[in-house]
Amino acid sequence: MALETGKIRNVGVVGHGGVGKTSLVETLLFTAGAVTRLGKVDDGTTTTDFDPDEIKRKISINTAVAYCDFKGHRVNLIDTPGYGDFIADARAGLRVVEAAVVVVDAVAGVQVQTEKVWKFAAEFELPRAIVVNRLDRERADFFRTLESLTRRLKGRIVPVHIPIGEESGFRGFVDLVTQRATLYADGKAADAAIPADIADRAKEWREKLVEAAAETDDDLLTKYLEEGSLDEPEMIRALRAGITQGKIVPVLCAAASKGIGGQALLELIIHEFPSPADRGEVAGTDLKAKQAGVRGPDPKAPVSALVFKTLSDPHIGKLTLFRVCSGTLRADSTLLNPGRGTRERMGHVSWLQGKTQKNVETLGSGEIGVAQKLKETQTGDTLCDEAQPFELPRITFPEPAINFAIQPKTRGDEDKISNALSRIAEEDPTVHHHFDPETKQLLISGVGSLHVEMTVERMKRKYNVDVSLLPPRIPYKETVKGRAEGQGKYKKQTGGRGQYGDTWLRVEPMTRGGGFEFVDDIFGGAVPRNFIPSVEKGVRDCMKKGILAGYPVVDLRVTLYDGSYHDVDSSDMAFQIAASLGLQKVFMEAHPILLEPVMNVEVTTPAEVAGDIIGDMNSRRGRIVGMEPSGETAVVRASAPMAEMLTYESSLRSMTGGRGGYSMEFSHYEEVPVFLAEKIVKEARADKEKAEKH
Ligand SMILES: Nc1nc2c(ncn2[C@@H]2O[C@H](COP(=O)(O)OP(=O)(O)OP(=O)(O)O)[C@@H](O)[C@H]2O)c(=O)[nH]1
Ligand SMILES: [Mg+2]
Repeated sequence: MALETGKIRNVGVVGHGGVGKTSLVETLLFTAGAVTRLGKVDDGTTTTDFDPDEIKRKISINTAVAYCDFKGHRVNLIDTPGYGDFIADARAGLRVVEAAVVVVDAVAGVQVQTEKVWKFAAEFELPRAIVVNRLDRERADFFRTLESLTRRLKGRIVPVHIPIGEESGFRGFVDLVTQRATLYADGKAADAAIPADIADRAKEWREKLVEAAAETDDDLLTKYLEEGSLDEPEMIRALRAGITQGKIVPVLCAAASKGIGGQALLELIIHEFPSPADRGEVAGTDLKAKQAGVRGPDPKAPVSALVFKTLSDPHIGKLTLFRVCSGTLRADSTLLNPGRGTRERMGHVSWLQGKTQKNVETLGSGEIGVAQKLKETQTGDTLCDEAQPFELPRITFPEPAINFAIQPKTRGDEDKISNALSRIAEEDPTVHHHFDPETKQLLISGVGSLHVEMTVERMKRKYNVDVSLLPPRIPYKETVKGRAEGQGKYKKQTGGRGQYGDTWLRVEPMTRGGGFEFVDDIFGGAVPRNFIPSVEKGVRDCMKKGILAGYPVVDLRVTLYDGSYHDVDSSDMAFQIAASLGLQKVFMEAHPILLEPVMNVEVTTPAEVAGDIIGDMNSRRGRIVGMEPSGETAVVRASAPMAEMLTYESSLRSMTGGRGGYSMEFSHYEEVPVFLAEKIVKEARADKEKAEKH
C-alpha cells in the first residue's frame, strides 16, 4: 500500500555551509524515533552525511534523503549541502518538496548562501520556516540574528519561539503560540511555565505574532485593530493558514547537536506545512497532445516522476533518486524516459534512509524513492507512463565557471580518465569535461576550485585514477596583418635521385573568422597540376604547427603564383617541403601577430563593491560593457581576455567576501597587445628549444 498523499510532508533543509542542517535532520530523525542514536557530524555517524568525502571533510557534498514517521505522518527530509560550490544540489532538492526549512547560525545570522537558498525557495513559491540554530554557542544571539533575517530576507518573518538561557546556558524556548516553555535537561524535553524573568519579553513577542496573524486577512485585521486582540482559536487558525500559504515565515529556536528543537519543528512540519495533495497539480508537457498539461497528485493518475539526484558508486552501482509527482509507481514496472526516448525497467524501488534502502512494492503520489541501475536516466529527467507520456520541466544546473587541465600521473590513463569523468558527470551535472584539440589538453570544468578538487579526489577514490590539475593553456592563434610574397625552394642532390620543389607564395590577411583560403594562380604549368595539392598540403601542415610561436595559423589567404620543377627530381614530398619553407619565410615578413580568446563575463556582486569589481576588470585588460544595479546586488558585464581570467574566482571571492558570483563564455578572438605577444613568443621559443634538447 502506498502512503496516503495527504499525510506526506516533503521538506528541504537548506542554508549556508556548516550551520547545522545535517545535525538538525539527525535530531528530527532521533526525536521521531527513526534512529536510535543521535549521530554526530564530527564523529561521521549521521544518517545523511555517509559519503567518505563528507565524513572526511565534515561537510555535506551531496543531497541526501531520510524519513521518519511522526504522529501518523510521513516526513521526508532532504538534507542539502550549504557550500557555494555544491549549492546547485540545494536548488534541485527544493524542486521536489512542498516546503523549506532554512537553517541559520545564531552567531553569523544571514550569510551568502542563506540569501541564495532563500531566492531558490521563493522561485519555487515554497512556504518556509527559519530555524536559528547553534544557540548554545558563544556569542549566539537570537535577537540580533532575527534583525539580520528581517533586514536581508524578503517575507513576513516572525518568531514563534524565543530562547530561554544564553550561550552554554541555552536550555529551551518559550512557545509564543501556546505560551508555555519547553525546557531541556539531559536531552529530554519537559513542559514548564514561562520563566518569570522573560515573561514580559514573551508577552511583547506574542503580541507581534498576533499582529502578524491578523495581517493575513483583512477582516481579522479590522477586528484586531478595533478590539486590540483576537481569540485564541482564531489567531491559531490564521497563523497556520498564513504559514501554509507562505504569508508568514515562522522563526524557531534550536541547538541541533544537543537535540534541542526537534519536537517543535516536527509539530510545525506536520501541522503547518502543506502536503503534496495541498500543493495540487504540477505543470509540464503532455507529449501525446503535444501541448502544455498538468498532472494531479492522484494515486490513479498516470505516473510521472522527477529525478533530482543521481549517485553512482563502483560498488553499489547507480542510484536514481526521484519524486513521484502523480500516480502510483510500482516496483518492476517499465517507465518511459521521454527526454531520452528510452524505456527504463524500475526493478526494486525503495525508500531511502541516508544510504540504507528499504524496498517497497509501490510509491504513491508525493513520495520520494530510489531505483537502482537505471540505464540512461540522469538528474533532471522525467520518468512516466509509456501510454501517457508527460514531461516535467527539467531541473537546470549552473554553467561551469572554472577550467583546469588534467594530466594523468600514469601514462596511458587517458581513457580511464574520461571514463571516470563521464561516470562522475552522471551524478554531478555541474562537472563537465572535454578534449581541446587546439591545446591538446583534457579540460575539466566545474563551479569552483573546491568542486574541481573534490572531483579529482572522487576520481581517485572511486575509479582509481590519479591526475594532477594545471591551469589550462590559452588557445592562442597566429595570423598576419600585412601582405608579403616570396620563394620557397627545396633542392637536394645526393647522388642518385634528388629532390626538387620550387614555389612562389603570396600571403595576406582575411577577415577575423575567415579561416584559410588557398588560391592556385599558376599559369603555363610552372608547377605541374599534380603537385598543386602537395603545395596546399605543405601550407596546411605548416599552418597547423604554427610559425610565430607554435600556435595554429588562421585567417590567412595563401596564393601560389609561380614556381618551377624538375622532370626527375620533383615529387609530392619535395613540393610539400618547399611550400612549408616558403610559408615560414613569407609569413614572418607579413607582420605576424598573435590572437587571443576574449570572454564575455557577467559578474554578480554586492552593490557596495561594484566599483572594485570594475577597477579590477580594467586591470585585467577588460572592457566594461554594462552595469545594472538592482538593489543590493549589481550585475557587471564585461569582455576580457581569457588569459587574464584564469585566476578570477579567488580574486572575486576576496573582493566580495564570498558573496559574488560570475559566469563566463567564449566570445571572439582579438589581437594580443605587442608587449604581451613578445613575451608569449619568447616563452614558446624557449619551450621549443627545451623540447628539442630532450
Ligand atoms: N555548538 C553547536 N554546534 C552545532 C550545532 N549544530 C551543529 N553543530 C556543529 O556544527 C558543525 C556543522 O554541522 P552540520 O550539521 O554538518 O552543518 P551543515 O549545515 O549540515 O553543513 P553543510 O552540510 O556542510 O553545509 C558540526 O561540527 C556540528 O557538530 C549546535 O546546535 N550547536
Ligand atoms: Mg550538512
